[in-house]
Amino acid sequence: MNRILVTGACGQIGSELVPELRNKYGAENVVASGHITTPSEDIKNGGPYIEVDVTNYEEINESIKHHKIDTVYHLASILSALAESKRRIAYEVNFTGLNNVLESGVENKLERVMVVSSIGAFGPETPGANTPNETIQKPTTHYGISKVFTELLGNYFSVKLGLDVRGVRLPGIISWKVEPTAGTTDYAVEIFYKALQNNYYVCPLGPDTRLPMMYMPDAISALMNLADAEGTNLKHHADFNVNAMSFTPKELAEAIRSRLPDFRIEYDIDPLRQGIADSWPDKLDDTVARDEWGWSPKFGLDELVDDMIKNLSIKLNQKV
Ligand code: AKB
Repeated sequence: MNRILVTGACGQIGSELVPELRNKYGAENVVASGHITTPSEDIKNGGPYIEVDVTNYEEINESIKHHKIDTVYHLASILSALAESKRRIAYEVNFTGLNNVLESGVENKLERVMVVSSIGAFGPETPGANTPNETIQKPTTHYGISKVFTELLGNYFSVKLGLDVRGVRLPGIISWKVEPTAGTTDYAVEIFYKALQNNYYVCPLGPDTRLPMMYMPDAISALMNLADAEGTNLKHHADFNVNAMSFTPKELAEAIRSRLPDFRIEYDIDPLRQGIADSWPDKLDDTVARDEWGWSPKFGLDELVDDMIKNLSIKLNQKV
């Protein structure tokens, strides 16, 4: 891995992955790319930044050639809640965009392509309590179908075409630098902003909706450690369960209230997001990832809440 391209670099994960990759491989060797979202100063000025529309094969292919890329982290994606109403653009980004990156990967003989699947790749028929790596999937969302496509197409390109495609099924990601948009798990970030700014949050999911979640540093480690894993140890390719913690809005609110005693939460359920959340598992069994490449998360709920409040209160200039 000498020359890396990150698609979707301006999003929630890209904004934190790019600086980590630049630290590790040298700023000049990590090309951040975005399309619609405005890049932060850090992404734009901390190393090469280019505009790339992943739905356009020529654009992505020319960028890979021109910058002599050998590894792509393909993060560009339309998340679950938005994909339900913006199906056409979601299809272009989540299906065509992925196919373009993989086809260009073959054409340019890339060393590795990292892709991102999600708990969204599961559905209401999936056993939800400790979801095995191999199980019924059958998602009922447009986004979830695109994530099953990501896994299966990634596995196909690995096995049939010799392109080294690797990926994890990420849960809801919590972070303080860039807010997520358009997802179902976004409440778990928004709640911290509202707790610090207003002491009050109206949650779009019901109090007992349990979902798998992960703090951003663990998500970055999951992607970078899988990318670095010895290929001969991997039996899976683009479909590793990774788990860190699971909680409900009520449990998260209690953890925040124990640090910010005036915090109050109310619930005004958004049927779209609630329906999606209800179709997703509570917790994933990540034994396969632990066994094949040593996956192990560092952050639990208490560490996450402490770190979020510490960093966000500085960012928002709020005294706690
Ligand atoms: C979403 O809510 O859409 C994402 C995800 C779990 O994939 N955060």
